[in-house]
Amino acid sequence: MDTAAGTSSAPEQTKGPDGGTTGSAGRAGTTVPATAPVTARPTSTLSPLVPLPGGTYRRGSTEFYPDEAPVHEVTVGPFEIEQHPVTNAQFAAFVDATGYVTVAERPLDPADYPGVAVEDLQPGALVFTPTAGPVNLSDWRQWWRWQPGARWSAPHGPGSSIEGREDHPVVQVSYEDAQAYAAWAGRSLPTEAEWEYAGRGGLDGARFAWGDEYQPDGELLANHWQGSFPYRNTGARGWVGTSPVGTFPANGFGLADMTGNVWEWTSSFYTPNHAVDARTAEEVAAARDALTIEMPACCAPSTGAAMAAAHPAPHDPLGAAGLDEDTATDVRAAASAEPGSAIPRKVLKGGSHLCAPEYCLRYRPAARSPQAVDTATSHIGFRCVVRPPVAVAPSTPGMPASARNLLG
Ligand SMILES: [Ca+2]
Ligand SMILES: [Cu+2]
Repeated sequence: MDTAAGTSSAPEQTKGPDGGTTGSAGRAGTTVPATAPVTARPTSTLSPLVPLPGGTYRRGSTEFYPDEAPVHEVTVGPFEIEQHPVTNAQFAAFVDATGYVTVAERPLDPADYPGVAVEDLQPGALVFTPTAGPVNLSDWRQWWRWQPGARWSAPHGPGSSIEGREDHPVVQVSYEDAQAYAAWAGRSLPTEAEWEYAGRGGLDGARFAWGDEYQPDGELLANHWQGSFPYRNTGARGWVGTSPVGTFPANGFGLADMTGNVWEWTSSFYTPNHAVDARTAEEVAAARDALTIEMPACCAPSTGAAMAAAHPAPHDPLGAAGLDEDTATDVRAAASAEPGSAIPRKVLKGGSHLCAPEYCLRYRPAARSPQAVDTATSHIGFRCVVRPPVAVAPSTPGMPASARNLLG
């Protein structure tokens, strides 16, 4: 299957920093772990945690995309968050210790896709490939291709590797993969509210993670697309594609790469805007059906459309997505799906190295992007959080996981 233009095997080129001057300005506190195989979960391989006090902040923005509105107050409790996105070396340690196989590495079950040729059921993932020149930006298939064999350890498909990129964020991880890592680490994925609070770095209502000005003193402060999307990337501090974590200055909380570099999974189901966040699941479903948001969904497919384009919906799409029964029956999960699809979508935060100002101004804390839980791409990663233990209210002993999600 090939949903993008051509079958070019030329991966997105990743080059090193030009002149070796790519800074480590934001690197304080960053520990790049050793890559030695591990048999247990040594905390030394995990990212350092930055404790945040929590509190009330203004979430969202009305300046950019409609799904970020309205601006409203949100309160989050205290939590700790990883100082940088999970790196290739860290994910490798997890795989070494557990033998975990990511979603992108698993063959699709023919039983779930009746009538689809076996050769179209190979494991793989979505890979960004620059176009030869300017293109109409309305069709993402021109710069994304379904690449059999693309996986976290070969993010651009067979022949690519993560060698020399041990300290880059891991990519080609689906939601389930991110959850599996977090569980192994004894950590969790952040809610959207937690992530945005952390991403703002203590600046109330600022446009960017560092303030309102895009490039104070002319300094580029996040790894996002430089040049002309999607055909000419001149590099962010020399980096085309992902960059080592901490290459860019940390935000006010000391957190590296919150915006730019890679999008990051959150545990929150996608909603068309923040106005519906507080409604019941049924109301969210109705709102989803009533709202049609016409906007480019980042620089990427917003759903598993690459799969859906070639495959009919599986018999049990929620089950196939690896969700538990509670979640599968949750109306909110279903409502997060793109109309016409049954695959739930979670909120991605922070934007990526592909976000270009003229096309996708999402390297901002308020920005969000829907992503189908089964989809892995070359610009999505994650980081984990740790929350203090919460006393369970005796009145809700049987509260299902799906209801707990609503609290996030
Ligand atoms: Ca990021
Ligand atoms: Cu984008």
